[in-house]
Amino acid sequence: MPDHPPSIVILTGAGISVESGLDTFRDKNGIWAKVDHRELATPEGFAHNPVKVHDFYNKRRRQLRDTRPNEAHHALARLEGAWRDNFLLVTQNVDDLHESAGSRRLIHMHGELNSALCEACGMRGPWKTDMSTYSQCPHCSIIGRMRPDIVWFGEMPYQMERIYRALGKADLFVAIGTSGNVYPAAQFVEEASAAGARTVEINLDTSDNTQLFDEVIRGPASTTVPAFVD
Ligand code: BV8
Repeated sequence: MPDHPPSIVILTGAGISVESGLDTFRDKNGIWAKVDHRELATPEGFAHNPVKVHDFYNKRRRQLRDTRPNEAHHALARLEGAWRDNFLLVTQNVDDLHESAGSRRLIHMHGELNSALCEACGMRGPWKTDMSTYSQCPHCSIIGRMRPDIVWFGEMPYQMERIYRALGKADLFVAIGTSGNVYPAAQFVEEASAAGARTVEINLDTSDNTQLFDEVIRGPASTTVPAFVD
């Protein structure tokens, strides 16, 4: 038995939002199958063509307005309510469906569609509907340096220290709807295992790192996650 209250870390990926109507990234109809991630999800792509990158994120932001959390998001919010302080939900998703379902102990490690980042002063704040390449930062007043608050390839994900601290004392680690393709998130299972956690994968299909988990549950998140949680 652990010498502290049992602690849970959950990692979610695009698969948890599929049944809410959002696309994944790496499936054959996924986002990166239709557009080039080097053009749209790298700092170099943004420097080369900011208008194109803003356009891509503006469309995805608009899509969010009509999207609702599904049973999997709701189940994780219930789990947090039952577990309280010894719970951390880390999402790679940039949608706001976990918050809409009621999750609060939540880290958006790859940023958020509804947030803006000023490249000049580092301010992070709400994305206003009329923001564009030519917007002025509400904090430092510099014009033309506002970007989507998204962690692009080659950039450091958010709150890594807090995440590794939680993984280092986790008793249970569950990865839901993620392909295990993008680092550092894909390596969290090994961190948790090294800390002695039981590790569980919940995914529709086989992920790239299935073999690293103690237990694998196959099926759509909207049914498998509530069944696991309740
Ligand atoms: C970093 C935001 C240093 C954009 C994203 C070689 C060259 C250059 C770089 C690298 C390299 N090798 C490694 C790297 C690092 C790189 C990386 O991992 N590249 C990979 C691709 C090789 N990583 C980085 O650059 C990261 N930063 O490493 O910094 C560092 C060093 C040490 C410690 C810390 C940091 C930054 C990565 C951030 C990338 N940002 N996107 C946007 O959203 O527009 S990528 C992106 O992939 C997504 O946003 C998402 O966040 C992430 C993971 O994707 P998934 O969520 O897993 O989605 P995917 O489509 O892949 O899978 C969906 C799964 O759902 C499938 O398995 C499917 O079966 C399942 N599913 C489907 N339906 C359902 C379901 N499951 C359940 N129910 C269903 N109904």
